Amino acid sequence: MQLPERTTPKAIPHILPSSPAAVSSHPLLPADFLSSAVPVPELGTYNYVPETKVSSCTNLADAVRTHLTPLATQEQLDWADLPTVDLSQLATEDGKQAQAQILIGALREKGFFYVKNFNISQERVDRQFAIGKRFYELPLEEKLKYVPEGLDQGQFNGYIPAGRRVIDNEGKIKDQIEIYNIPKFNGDFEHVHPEVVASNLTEIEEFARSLHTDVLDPLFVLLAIALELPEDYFTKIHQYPVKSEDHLRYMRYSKYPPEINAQLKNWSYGHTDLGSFTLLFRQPVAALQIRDPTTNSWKWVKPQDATLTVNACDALQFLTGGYVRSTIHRVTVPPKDQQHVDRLGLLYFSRPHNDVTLATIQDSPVLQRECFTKNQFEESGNPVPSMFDWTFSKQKWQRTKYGSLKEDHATAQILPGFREQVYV
Ligand SMILES: O=C(O)CCC(=O)C(=O)O
Ligand SMILES: [Fe+2]
Repeated sequence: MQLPERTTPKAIPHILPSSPAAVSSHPLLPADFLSSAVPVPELGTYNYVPETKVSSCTNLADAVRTHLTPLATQEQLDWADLPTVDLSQLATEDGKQAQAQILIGALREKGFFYVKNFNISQERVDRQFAIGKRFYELPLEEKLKYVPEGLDQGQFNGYIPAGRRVIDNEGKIKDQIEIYNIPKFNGDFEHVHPEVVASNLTEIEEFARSLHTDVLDPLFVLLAIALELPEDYFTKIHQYPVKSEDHLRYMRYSKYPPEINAQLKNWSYGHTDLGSFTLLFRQPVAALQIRDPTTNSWKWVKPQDATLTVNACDALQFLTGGYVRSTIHRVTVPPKDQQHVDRLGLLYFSRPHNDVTLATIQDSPVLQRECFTKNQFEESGNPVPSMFDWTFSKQKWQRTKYGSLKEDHATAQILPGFREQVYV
């Protein structure tokens, strides 16, 4: 079968050697690389087909990739039309200005966008998927050892098992979503993990730090430029060494049998994320949808090779008095030709430092000119929360066991001055 050509950006370095045999002599890899590498995952029971081919790629990397690539859907779906921010354009002043305008346009109109040329090789991404897949293959009893104490009170680092939400109208079918959240590696958080994670922790840390340096920092600079703020305005409140509730996440939506899918509208409720930006690496399984802010209709977000899907979240909406949009999104039932796949996700949730107060920025000439000077807390005369308070108040509601559409849970006051709801 002819496979589509991969669109890997040229700038991405491929540090892996050309074959496992060449590993031991490769200057950039430790001598024990093969033995310390993630074991090559099994193909699984369904028909994985690599969607793409990497020309300069390696047997080792190809092998690692086999776990994650089901074919793209053949169905015609109503895709959202989303802009792409190209981080390779940031070397020049003109390039920065142009990308800043693309970013702010996306944040004003859609809340979601793609990012390309972020200088993280596909091999590194694939290996994170491989670690995630291996984690989820552990027996449930093993995974349950990592459930955080205080999950019902909004704690979220570690393992969150499936089945905490009812997702159908009759109240009978539970979600099949499992989450494993890994906090920052800045010394503020404990790192107790199962073997498959613990033995790859250095690589996981490097990956999380790269997302911070190579993706988030540039996006925060572009946002500051677009708001006519000093370029370091947002990077200063998102520093890796400072305490914040950022986390890297491996996420699995296990497939349902067709007769259950037929009874379901969605696999997860519509919601907004609570932090700054969420970065999403995706398998080519269509299921993510965003709610169009002008029409309230749901559009599919197309998985695209060599890109990250990114969305702006509540904290940025508060900080900009609503100028930046925290867009509602959900995971719906995938199209029929992809329903046989367990949907694996790799995400990074970025958040401002815990002690940042979520007051509307008053120093931005743009926000002043456009009259975005008050967020919901300020409008209603209620205390403006810190990021810490906001995070744990919203998480507590989001993580409520058996939270459903029928109970009081569907809409709730998160803090005085701010109500939330689930969307379907
Ligand atoms: O899996 C996805 O595509 C989105 C997940 C999501 O929205 C979330 O975890 O907040
Ligand atoms: Fe989300």
